[in-house]
Amino acid sequence: MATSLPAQTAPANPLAEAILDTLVHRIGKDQKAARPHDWLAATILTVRNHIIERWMESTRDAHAKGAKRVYYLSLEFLIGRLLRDALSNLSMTHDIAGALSSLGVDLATIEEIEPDAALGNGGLGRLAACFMESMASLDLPAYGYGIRYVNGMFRQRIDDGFQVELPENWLQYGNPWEFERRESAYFVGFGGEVIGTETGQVHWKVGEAVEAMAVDTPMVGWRGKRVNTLRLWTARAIDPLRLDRFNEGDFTGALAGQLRAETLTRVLYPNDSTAAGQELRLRQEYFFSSASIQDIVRRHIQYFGDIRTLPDKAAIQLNDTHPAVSVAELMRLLVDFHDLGFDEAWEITKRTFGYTNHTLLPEALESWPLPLFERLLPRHMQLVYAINARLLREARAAGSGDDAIKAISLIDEGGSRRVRMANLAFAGSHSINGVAALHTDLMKQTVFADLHRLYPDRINNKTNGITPRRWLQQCNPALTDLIREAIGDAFLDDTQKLDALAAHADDAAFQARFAAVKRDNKVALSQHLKELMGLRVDPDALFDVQIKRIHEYKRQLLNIVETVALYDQIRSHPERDWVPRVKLFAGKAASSYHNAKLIIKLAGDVARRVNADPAIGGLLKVAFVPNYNVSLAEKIIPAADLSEQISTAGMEASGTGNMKFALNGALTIGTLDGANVEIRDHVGEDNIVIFGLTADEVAARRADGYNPRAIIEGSPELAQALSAIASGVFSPDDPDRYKGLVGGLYDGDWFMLAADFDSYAAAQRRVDRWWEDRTRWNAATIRNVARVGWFSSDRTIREYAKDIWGVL
Ligand code: DL6
Repeated sequence: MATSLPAQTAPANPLAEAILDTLVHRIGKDQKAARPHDWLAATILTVRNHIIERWMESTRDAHAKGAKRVYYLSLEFLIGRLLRDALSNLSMTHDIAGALSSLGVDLATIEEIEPDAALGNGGLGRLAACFMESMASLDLPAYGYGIRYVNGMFRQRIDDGFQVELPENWLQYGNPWEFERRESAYFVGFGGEVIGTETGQVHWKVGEAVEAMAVDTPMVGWRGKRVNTLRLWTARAIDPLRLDRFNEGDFTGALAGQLRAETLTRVLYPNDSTAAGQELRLRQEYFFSSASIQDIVRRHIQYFGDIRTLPDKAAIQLNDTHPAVSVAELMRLLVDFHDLGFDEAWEITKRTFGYTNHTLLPEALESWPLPLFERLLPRHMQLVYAINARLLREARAAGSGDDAIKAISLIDEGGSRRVRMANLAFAGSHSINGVAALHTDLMKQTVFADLHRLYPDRINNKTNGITPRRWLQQCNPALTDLIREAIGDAFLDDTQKLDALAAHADDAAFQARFAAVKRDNKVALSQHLKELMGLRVDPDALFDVQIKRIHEYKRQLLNIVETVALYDQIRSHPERDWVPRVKLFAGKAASSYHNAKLIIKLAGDVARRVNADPAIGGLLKVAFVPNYNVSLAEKIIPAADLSEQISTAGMEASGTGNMKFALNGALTIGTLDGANVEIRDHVGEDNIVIFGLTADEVAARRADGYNPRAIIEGSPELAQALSAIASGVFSPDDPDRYKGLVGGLYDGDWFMLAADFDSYAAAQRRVDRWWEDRTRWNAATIRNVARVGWFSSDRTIREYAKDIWGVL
């Protein structure tokens, strides 16, 4: 690395010269004194120079063609590191590695210290990042709009097995990718009152205003074809320093406005279990929605002059309900500033917006206490009432009865009144899509049943996808090279061409090479785990992986309980031929989610006990890997043999980890939930291990009065594992620690762990048998890689572009 550099190495090529020049003149560091972060910044700035021309060209091109633009509004963009991605998409990896090496710097080392931009919680944010990359790859003029959180997703530390949340300071060394656009700033108001004017117009006299300033990051598409913009907003006080107060000696008060403004964009999703947290969240949502809509309208007027053509030139996609207030914001701008009548404004709004739903979980469907909404956004409240009146008139005219009217209304009148953001997004959009076929069907049958009856043409499905650049080429270069050798390069531009690989699935020589790549990836991961947590694992064991947010519906608990049962079995029957397994867990729990945090602790407690037990002879190892993020996923996924996708059927909208694992040659053990259903359809029933109740069966069991106690008592393996956990076998320091968690399974078990346990355990033994027949295993995993090309986000984006946005 740079510290062992020969003094003032002469640059060997123009790229090296450029990096060195940047290091000296932009970073202000001498080559000898440069530290790894300086080299990282100098490299990024040099690469950025190669991007800027294409970026400007992309903007000019869209302008020259008068192209319709796509605007993807998302409160989350989980983009991860960008250097490797940009280099690979620009085909610059080799040249930059060579240039750095001539300067005595290792590219892989500096790639590894790039902070992980974790501006998202999980699947929804990562999907937005994949979509940004695919939109650029497909040469679509598109902007992502979100918030530039100073502290993104928290850093997870595991202290004595418990999750501790720490701020993740990803901007600590600055962010060389971004461009501050001080000229692109908008006022965003809150509170105050709405007053009538003499001309009959209304005027929102805001109580408080902040400034939203744009910070742009270039998003490079595959082969550098196009560079789009991710525009993230940061909040500033309009009056950052109150000099009057300062001069009076009130130094804190003088800066209070700045602090209040900065709080808006400080942290990703504040804990919303308190009233103060809720208010901040709504303020964040309106802040970024308002700035984005103002920016979109400003650009449209600048390029096209006439606000009435907005839907022909702009497609705005709402990523879940977080930006749903944008519907009311656009109405406000159209009615209050562009003088359109309500009806015309409403038609324009509906034609412009599309809404993607990502969850049916009732607790995740956003609604705001009406008094809060009205206090913060009085003008929007008026517009919501006006939209609602129109909506309910239409519903009545179409024959909706009282119950349907209640369900359709934008205002939830049951209990304290709340504004329903999903209904607002639905009403204000011409397209409402789910993210997997099953999820979309359930949307029609459950939460949106009445709205769907009223507007039967609006709901459509767009099954999620993942970018194959990051999730195959970049994270698994050895597998990529092997595939290239086998079937040529066409799959690099069209992932569905991977299907040619199926012809090699039964070829013994190819299988051996495929297995060797997997083993090398497992060796690399083993090394990483050793360095990270001091854990030794056998790369020849089956790597069984569940990495995702920790949530009861995702059922990490089912996996842990089965692990305990397996542990018990191995100890009771050491004479049997057990398949050696490494069980890996990783994921973050919401800070206020007690049971999720307890599940993390349980995984750690089970790991401690199992890993130290000589009686099982290393046949089972368990680990909870801390601080799951995009970069960790990029290391774990290529090394996985088994992908755990075991949510209660009907509860996981889609999942995208399931796609990443399959694309990297892991076998899926899963329920018929989310996109698992379509993965099964693509890879074939013989190449996936499916177990458990279907979504219909889950609903029927619940309706019939589900009795988990009887099931547990009828399943000796389950009963024994639960009793061990509840009685403190894994928590001798606090024997009652898991009593409540286990009690919840006996008394309610909403997520139907008990109902699926036996079927899951049997499926795991099926996995063992497949693993023992390595020819069969290899063939199945190769077929997985060959047949999941359809789950590329390029395919998903093409569908959005054609069916929703009208840009293809
Ligand atoms: O669509 C992306 C992703 C799906 O793959 C997951 O199945 C789903 O749980 C997730 N949804 C959310 C919803 N959160 N909210 N609100 O993150 O979306």
